Amino acid sequence: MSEGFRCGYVAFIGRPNAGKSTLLNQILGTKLAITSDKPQTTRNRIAGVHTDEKMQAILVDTPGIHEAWTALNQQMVQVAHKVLEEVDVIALVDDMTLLARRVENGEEVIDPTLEAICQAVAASGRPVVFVANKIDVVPHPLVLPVIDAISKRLALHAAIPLSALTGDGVQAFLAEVESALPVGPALYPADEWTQVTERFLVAEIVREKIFHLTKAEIPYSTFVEVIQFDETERETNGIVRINADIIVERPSQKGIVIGKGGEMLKRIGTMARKELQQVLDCRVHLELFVKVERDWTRSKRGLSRVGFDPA
Ligand SMILES: Nc1nc2c(ncn2[C@@H]2O[C@H](COP(=O)(O)OP(=O)(O)OP(=O)(O)O)[C@@H](O)[C@H]2O)c(=O)[nH]1
Ligand SMILES: [Mg+2]
Repeated sequence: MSEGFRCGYVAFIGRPNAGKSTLLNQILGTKLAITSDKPQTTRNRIAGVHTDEKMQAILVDTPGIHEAWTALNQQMVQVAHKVLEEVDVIALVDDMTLLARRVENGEEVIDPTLEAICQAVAASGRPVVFVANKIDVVPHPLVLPVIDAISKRLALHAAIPLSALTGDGVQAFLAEVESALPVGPALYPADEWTQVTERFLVAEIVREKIFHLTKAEIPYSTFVEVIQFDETERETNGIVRINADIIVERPSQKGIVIGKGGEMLKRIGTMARKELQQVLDCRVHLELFVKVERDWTRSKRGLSRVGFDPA
């Protein structure tokens, strides 16, 4: 490794739906974090490793910061705040479709949600790269006033307009991250690109299909638990057998997730299996069961089952 090599942790922080997970996936060139057009998709910290000749950036995707009312959402926001303390650089990602509208309407660019995020980011004292995301759909002249307003609010290391969706601007972003990272040797082998387990990924991909196919409160009342991940025939037969539970909060939700004649559950299963076959690079036998765990988003026991440790 060359002298001057840089290495460290980079947090993707921002409001729900800003495009943090999309940016992580774009940089890694693979789908590590699930995404959706609904807010609060990401629930846990998800780390992926980007290594090139000049640096190793350990990228940490986080749940969107928002005003959280339920116990589940409070735990999610806490994850994001905690990550702020653990990283070397912060990538503050925001949605230009939202902020450009404010510019057009002559409103203050920084809305209360972004202001709260700015406060947390400033308090952490870390270098900040502002990511002005979704420029594929926002005219450039509307992005400049946004960057101007953020530059006045925070001492930025850099501000980069980009499209996480198309990849436009991502190289410039990585160059800024590199210059903000501390000098040091790589922490992970160059071919290790994630700390996420296949089991976690399986549960997340099923959860993503539920986000895409169901409406209203269903995505937010659901978690997925992989009960069995049987790889005994992976080498010999090219097949993995997976059993997973979809857990909802109420019996009425169970009915919706299963659907008329089991139709909805079938759609979720088919979409998930297709993607899992690509991700796991083998055939997948997937069985899904729907179960009720009353008010799990509010119970300590329920939250600890999705990886949180509520006080
Ligand atoms: N047009 C456009 N859409 C984008 C871009 N980046 C993300 N999106 C879309 O914005 C939505 C939210 O993206 P996510 O990556 O899930 O956002 P997030 O910040 O991870 O959201 P949470 O996990 O809920 O905090 C999805 O529908 C994405 O396809 C972009 O650069 N351009
Ligand atoms: Mg996300």
